[in-house]
Amino acid sequence: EAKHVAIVGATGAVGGEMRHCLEQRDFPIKSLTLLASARSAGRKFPFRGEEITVKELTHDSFEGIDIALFSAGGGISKEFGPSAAKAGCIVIDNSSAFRMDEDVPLVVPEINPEAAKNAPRNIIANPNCSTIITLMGLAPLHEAFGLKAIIASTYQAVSGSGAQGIIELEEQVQAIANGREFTPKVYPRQIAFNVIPEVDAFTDNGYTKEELKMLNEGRKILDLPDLRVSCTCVRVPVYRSHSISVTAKFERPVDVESARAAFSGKPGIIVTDDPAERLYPVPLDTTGGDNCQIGRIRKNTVFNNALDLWIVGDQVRKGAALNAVQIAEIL
Ligand code: A2P
Ligand code: 11C
Repeated sequence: EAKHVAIVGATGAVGGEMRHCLEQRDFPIKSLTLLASARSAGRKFPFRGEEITVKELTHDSFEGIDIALFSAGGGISKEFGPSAAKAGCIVIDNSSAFRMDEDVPLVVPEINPEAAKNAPRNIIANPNCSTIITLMGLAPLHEAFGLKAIIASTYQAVSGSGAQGIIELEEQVQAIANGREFTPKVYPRQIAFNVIPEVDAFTDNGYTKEELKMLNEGRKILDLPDLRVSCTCVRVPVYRSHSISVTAKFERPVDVESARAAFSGKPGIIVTDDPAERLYPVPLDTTGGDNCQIGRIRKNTVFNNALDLWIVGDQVRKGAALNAVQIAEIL
């Protein structure tokens, strides 16, 4: 049955991509409502041959809406998500506001789709982008060999910080090329021609919040409360698509060939791995696409039953908008 759908944060990077995903995937829609701040009310966006006018988000926006896709930041989700849920609407929230709440499912449709069907608060959370992309590569291996521990480093694109991240990278490249001074605003250090090992705020134990999301959300999605995870999240001067270098340790013996067999036929992933042809995925390969790509698969030489791999995915699509639309499709 066709649904009345709303996008909250429709003018943003992820909100815009949500609209594209709904359009491209022939999602059954009776009406699409685009919501953003008062600043954007009146702007128009095309959808399936029509022009849809953006409305200001208010607590009364959700009357008659079946599914609301939220991507306007955690503060907006906390303030307006419960109003939407109370109006009988299912909220699919891309922020970190509700992810670790026990009565809110945290869903990657290829991994734990059944969790989406038990949402007592009418709220379903979309996981963090790096976590989704990493788990897309690890879930088939977990199924085959039993995951025990993960050590990862991320290479996160500037579009993960929203439109301002892209602008900052571009401005710094221009300034450096023209010998002009500049002051970093979005990032704590120069991002052009540099890498920054700080994504989101630091916490007391020395990890950043982004790193802790990877630890905690991975355990919840895989239903492995004792999974051992350590992670370093790094911002890189790439426009779009996050990459993750992962060492994963398993309960049972694993080698490259059996890992490839475990990936075979799994939806949403492509193995792009042929060292002889210098074939491996890079961010430009996954940008704009739906699939995550996996390469550089090798046996780890430090730990037993362990593999090293390199996973790349478009964090605006599979890491956010597409995953949210896929959750809506389950419903
Ligand atoms: P707006 O464009 O009207 O500010 P991004 O993460 O790409 O920066 O996008 C953030 C999204 O969240 C935008 O669509 C933005 O709308 C929306 N947003 C920000 N603040 C509010 C607010 N107070 N009420 C509704 N939407 C908001
Ligand atoms: C980034 N991953 O690239 C972040 C953005 O918890 O979903 C999204 C943060 C989140 O900066």
